[in-house]
Amino acid sequence: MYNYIKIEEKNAIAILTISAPKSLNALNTTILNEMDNYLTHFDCNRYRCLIITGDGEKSFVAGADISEMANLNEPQGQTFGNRGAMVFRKIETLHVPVIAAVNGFALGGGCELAMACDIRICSENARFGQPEVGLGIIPGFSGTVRLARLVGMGMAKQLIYTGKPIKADEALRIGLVNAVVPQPELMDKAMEIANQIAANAPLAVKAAKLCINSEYDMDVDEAILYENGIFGHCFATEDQKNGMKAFLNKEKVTFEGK
Ligand code: CO8
Repeated sequence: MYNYIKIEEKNAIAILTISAPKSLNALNTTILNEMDNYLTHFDCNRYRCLIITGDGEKSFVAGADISEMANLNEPQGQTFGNRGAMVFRKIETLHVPVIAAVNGFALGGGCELAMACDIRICSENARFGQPEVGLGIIPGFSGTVRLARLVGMGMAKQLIYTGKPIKADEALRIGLVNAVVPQPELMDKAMEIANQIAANAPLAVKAAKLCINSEYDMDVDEAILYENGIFGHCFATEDQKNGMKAFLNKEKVTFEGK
């Protein structure tokens, strides 16, 4: 059904693998459209977590496709940037958590894709960077928006102005990734985190994602009120009743997402 993305499912976990090995999984319009289509039809009642990774052991995503961008004019450049930015925003606002399992180069649009995910883990050979200014452009899939939010203004500016990539251990040090593991253990680690998430009450996880994303740019008083409203909604769910009852009875709970 898709040419450049592969989809697998393991119980309640979905895995999307970007697969364009000849260009190190660089993102062209077709790949972005396939991702958009998949995300649009993603069943958040069936899956409790999505993992995004790249095919092979060399590259997660080596950026947007430079051969596609090379001859774009101004409006076309804006349209291409908007395409990627909108797909990445769908990832960021998907009702289930998304884990980036970064298996190699995450450059330009690849780093931006990872940043749109909720959690990033990577293999030891991963390289992160925003090399766009070396090509005469700026990060155009929301990198100037998210990098500073994730690692702070100073490090974001250094990465974007110099265009120099950083290794996995440095990405860990600055908080760009949550964990670094040997390549063969990457998907197991991603699955481990995904399964931990999937065992929890899905409506509560969804509510927590909504809160964290929405409150980030609010002032503190507004954010506290917002959280309080969503916190209250949790008490209208069966999961809350079942989760607390099971705790008090010292029983194991299976959440239904109701
Ligand atoms: N686009 C297109 N093709 C690519 C890309 C890319 N981003 N990256 C790699 N490739 C291709 C190479 O051209 C090469 O193709 P071929 O075999 O036909 O020559 C193949 O993949 C293998 O690459 P290399 O031979 O270069 O492999 P190396 O191991 O020597 O190097 C690197 C790997 C370091 C990853 C190197 O390929 C590289 O520097 N790639 C480009 C990285 C980059 O600059 N990425 C940022 C692109 S710009 C971007 O992402 C902007 C996002 C916002 C866009 C907004 C639009 C307006």
